[in-house]
Amino acid sequence: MADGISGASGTGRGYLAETGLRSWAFSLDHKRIGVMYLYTTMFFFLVGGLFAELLRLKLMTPGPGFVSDKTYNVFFTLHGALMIFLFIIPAIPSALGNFFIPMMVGAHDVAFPRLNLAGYWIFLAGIVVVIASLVRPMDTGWTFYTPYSAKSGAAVTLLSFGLFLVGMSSILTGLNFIITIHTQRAPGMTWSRMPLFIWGMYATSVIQVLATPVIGMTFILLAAERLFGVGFFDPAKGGDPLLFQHFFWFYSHPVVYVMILPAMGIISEIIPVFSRKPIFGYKAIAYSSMAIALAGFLVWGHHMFVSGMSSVAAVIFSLLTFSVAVPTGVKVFNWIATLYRGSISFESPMLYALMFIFLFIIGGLTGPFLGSLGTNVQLHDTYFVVAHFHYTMMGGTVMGWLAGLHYWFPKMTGRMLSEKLARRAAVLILIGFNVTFFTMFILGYKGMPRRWAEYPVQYQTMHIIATVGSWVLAAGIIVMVWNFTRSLYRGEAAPGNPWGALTLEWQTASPPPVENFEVIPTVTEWPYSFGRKGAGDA
Ligand code: HEM
Ligand SMILES: [Cu+2]
Repeated sequence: MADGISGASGTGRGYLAETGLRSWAFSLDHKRIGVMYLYTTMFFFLVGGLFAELLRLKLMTPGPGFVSDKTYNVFFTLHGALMIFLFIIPAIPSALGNFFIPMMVGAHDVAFPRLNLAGYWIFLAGIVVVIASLVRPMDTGWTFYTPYSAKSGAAVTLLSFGLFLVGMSSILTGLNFIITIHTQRAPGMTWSRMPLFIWGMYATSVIQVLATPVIGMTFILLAAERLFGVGFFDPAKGGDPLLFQHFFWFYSHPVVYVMILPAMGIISEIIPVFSRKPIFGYKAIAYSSMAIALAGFLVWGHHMFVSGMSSVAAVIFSLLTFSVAVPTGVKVFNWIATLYRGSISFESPMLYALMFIFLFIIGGLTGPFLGSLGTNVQLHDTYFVVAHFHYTMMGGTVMGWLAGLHYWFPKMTGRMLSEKLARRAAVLILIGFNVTFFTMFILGYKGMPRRWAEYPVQYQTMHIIATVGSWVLAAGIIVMVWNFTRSLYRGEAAPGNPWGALTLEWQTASPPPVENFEVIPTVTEWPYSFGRKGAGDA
């Protein structure tokens, strides 16, 4: 698909050749920065998961358990906040985006490598502040709703300063990616020849840049209220608590697309490669990313239907919410059309991609139940919501992230993963996930409220089923982490292009050299021409 590519044999250590702490900490190489983000976010995925298992353990009994109700509040706050702010928002953009955007557009690096490194260090500084704030355990829930968060004895001001830094890093990264995609594309890579992961990351970056300042300002207002008693949100001081919810969701709804769009981009890369067919509906998939990014800004009110909102506003937010289903459906149908009559092979990246489609359809189809005004009243703040967002965030984004990690592991490390272990982990994760979270749809439908430490005894059987499911899920994740660790040292050497993919990152050595390409490639067509002579599997 491109001329002028060399060095695809893959014997050396490439960008990994230099060793030592300094070679990482001060590296301007987008690949190394991506790897640092990967380790950091993966760490918080595991810590967040540990809190999840503690929550599930407590919920096996309806009465007081091994932790007090107050400690339970701390556990779900930390589980939610760590998973959202330190894992899932940065996981794909900052780690895989950093590593692969320059490679996939055929560049030597991002547009501003120094800013990129600064972004990582600001992220880390934010994490340090967040951890420091936890000496007084956080109990507000990850949503920090006022007036409680304005009064809680927890170190909310310090924590929000930490998250402010994390957000700043997110803005810098998004800005860097937008400019990289505009200015660093290889000769011949027109917008309609860009890989769909790049389109997904472009839409994501736009949201990061436009939405993140809003949460930053909200945190500043909250801090001003706590420190100086200015009455923005506390009704006792003349403020309005609903204003906080509006600000919070004006950021936090668009941000669910920061979580899901990059994962959708990964799926759009993997499906054609493992079906050996050109992607179906390229333009529709590319533009639907932009449409989702735009529509995502117009629906935040669906989190507040029962908080107090005029019925006119509620009907409008409900209608707009349904409109997001259209571009989302466009993607799912196009993936399925790509699979149709393809010669599909089931290597681990494809397994995770198919799991994504299956689980995301369940997560996606339960959204409209919450977006409808009538059913929302029944389901609001129940386990139905918990099930819905775990199907989209874990069934969607986490599966997309895992699909990407399995797909790109050979490129990033120069080693192949063990397929046997990868399959075993995938089966455990699929079973464990559904047992844990499908049960929560039923629990929620029957009225079990979320964030309750104790509950009426009739819900206990289902809580036990969910907890046992979470053990199977955890077992799958342990097998997967073991596979990553083992393969890093003992995996077979990876060839430059083990999957026969056509995007540019595969047309250089594994692991890639520091400068990615010895000669910048010239692109002559789009990267999905499978099935034509000489393309991919020829
Ligand atoms: C091992 C897998 C996981 C299990 C077993 C699990 C379990 C739970 C449970 C039981 C709750 C409800 C707490 C309550 O309402 O009392 C919860 C809440 C939550 N989870 Fe997870 N979870 C898992 C993975 C994830 C992942 C991967 C994410 C995001 C990336 C996530 C994000 C959240 C959020 C945002 C909340 C809401 C917290 C709140 O209400 O403040 N979880 N989880
Ligand atoms: Cu929303």
